[in-house]
Amino acid sequence: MSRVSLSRYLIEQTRSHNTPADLRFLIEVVARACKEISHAVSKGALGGVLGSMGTENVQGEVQKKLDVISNEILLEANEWGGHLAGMASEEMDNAYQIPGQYPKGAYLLVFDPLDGSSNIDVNVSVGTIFSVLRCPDKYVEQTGSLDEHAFLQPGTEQVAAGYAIYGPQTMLVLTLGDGVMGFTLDREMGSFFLTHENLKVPTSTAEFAINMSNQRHWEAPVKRYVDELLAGVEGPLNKNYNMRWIASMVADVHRILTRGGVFMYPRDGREPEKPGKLRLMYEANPMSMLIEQAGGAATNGTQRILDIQPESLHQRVAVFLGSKEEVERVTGYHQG
Ligand code: P6P
Repeated sequence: MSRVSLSRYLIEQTRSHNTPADLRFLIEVVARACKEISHAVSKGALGGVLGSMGTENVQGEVQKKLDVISNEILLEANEWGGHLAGMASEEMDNAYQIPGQYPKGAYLLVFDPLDGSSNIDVNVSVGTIFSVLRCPDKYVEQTGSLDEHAFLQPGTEQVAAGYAIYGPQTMLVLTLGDGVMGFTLDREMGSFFLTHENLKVPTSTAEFAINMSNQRHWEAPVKRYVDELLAGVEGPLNKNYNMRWIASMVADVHRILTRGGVFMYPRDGREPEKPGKLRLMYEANPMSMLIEQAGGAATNGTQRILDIQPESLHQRVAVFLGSKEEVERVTGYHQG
């Protein structure tokens, strides 16, 4: 059978699930932008794009040159197409307004242009995470600047979510709400081809991902759960577990979508006012949609992540996601 390109998959989704043409176009544009980011990332030191900008983003994090380059690539690829009402990004304090010379569309694109960028200089996989929402009619019809409140929708409102992972292969992992599909970039052809159909997260696992150096700052339920994982077959879980922590959410989540596992970034006692490190709108929500579409679970310890009503564009959240059995266990410990 001939290989199924991303374009063919999207056309077939349109026939079978009435995927709107504008959404199909949006995904194709984002995929093309990710190819360009992959090209820039793969050049590394040869491209003069490693290292920092000497600036900080809205998170107060040092911006890598590639953070800014990736952000610009996504903005420039999407602003002219007429499919978006606006964009928001980890790298920008405020929502991005579609320039006046271009028509506006019905969708909102929210993204982390280069997640895990602290790993770039040490040549570890990084990625782009994106989330697609419909822009509520009342905001589309308004003239002038798009009100940021248009973005503040729970993750259940996402119409699509995905990531590109820039690793040994460049892959695009995507859901339109009808399962999770993995596409691998054929660099000679310059196209993504379907290589992983209907990815599923195994219900049980023997692998967990957490930054253990923060252990003394965790809340009691997390300490209890990780202690039980570490106790192995002699402990209450009667199983030996392995640990992985790549410190690149895209890479850790991709592993879990591929072979199972549980990923955790709990809230931290050092900054009690912060509910967690990861961002709800452009990290936790898209990843949670993918994980749930693949049969896994995703909570903040007490609530399904996709049900959280956002209050601000860059708000943070604790994340426990992956194999349902383990996510339900650690969530149960939070509920006492
Ligand atoms: P730490 C990368 O900066 C990121 O936002 C996620 O991709 C990753 O899972 C996490 O932070 C790593 O955090 O504290 O282990 O460096």
